[in-house]
Amino acid sequence: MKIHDWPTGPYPARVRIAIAEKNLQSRVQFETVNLRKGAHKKAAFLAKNYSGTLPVLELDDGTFMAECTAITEYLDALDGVPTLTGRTPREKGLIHMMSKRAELELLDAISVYFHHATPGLGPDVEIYQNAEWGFRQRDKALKGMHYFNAILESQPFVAGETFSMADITVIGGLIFAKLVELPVPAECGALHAWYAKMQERPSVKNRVTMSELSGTSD
Ligand code: GTS
Repeated sequence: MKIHDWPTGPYPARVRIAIAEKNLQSRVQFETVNLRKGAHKKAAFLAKNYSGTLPVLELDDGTFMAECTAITEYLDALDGVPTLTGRTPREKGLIHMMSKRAELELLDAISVYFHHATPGLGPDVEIYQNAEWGFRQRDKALKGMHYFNAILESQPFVAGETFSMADITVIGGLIFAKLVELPVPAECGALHAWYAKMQERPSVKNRVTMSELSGTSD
C-alpha cells in the first residue's frame, strides 16, 4: 500500500496515527505531495483524488481511496478487529458520530480558517479567500474546543471508554490549531489533560518520522 501525503499535515496525521495504532508501518510506503507548491491541485494528483486533498491511500490493485475516515475504516478492518472504528453497532455509530462532529466543529473549521483568513498555502494555491467566513469558522472551532472539553470531563475518550478514530480526529484538530496558533482556552482543563495523555501514545509521538521508518509495499 502507498500513502500520498504531506508528512506534517494535520489530516495526514490522522491516517499516520491509525497506521501506527494498527501496526501497519511495515506494509505502507509514503510518497510526499508538495502542498506548498500546490501539487495536490494539479491534474496528475486530481486523477487520484477528485477533491485535491491529502492523504490518499493507493492499494496494490491500483485503487485510490481518499477521505481520512474512509481510509481509517479500511485500515482498521484489515485484521478483522476494528478497534478504532467500532466492534459493535453501538460503538460504530458513536465513533462515527463523534468523529464527524470533530471534523465539523473543530478540524474542518480550523482548516477553513487557515485557508480563508490567513495566507494559507500562499497566493498560488489560495485562489479564492473569504476572510469573514474564515473568522466565523475560527470562532466555531473555539466553541468546538469547549464542547469536546465538556465531553472529556465525563469520559476518558472522545467516543467513550476506549481510544478510537474520534480521538484521532480531535488530535488532528489540535495539531491544526497549533499550526495556526489558535490555542486551546486555558479553562478547557479536561481537553488539555486528555491531549497531554494522547501525546504519550507512540502513534501520536512518532507520526512525522513514520515515512522514514516504513517498510516496503506488499
Ligand atoms: N475531508 C478530507 C479528509 O478527511 O481527508 C480533508 C483532507 C484535507 O483537507 N487535507 C489537507 C489538504 O489537502 C491536508 S493538510 O492541510 O492537513 O496537510 N489541504 C490542502 C487544500 O488545499 O485544501
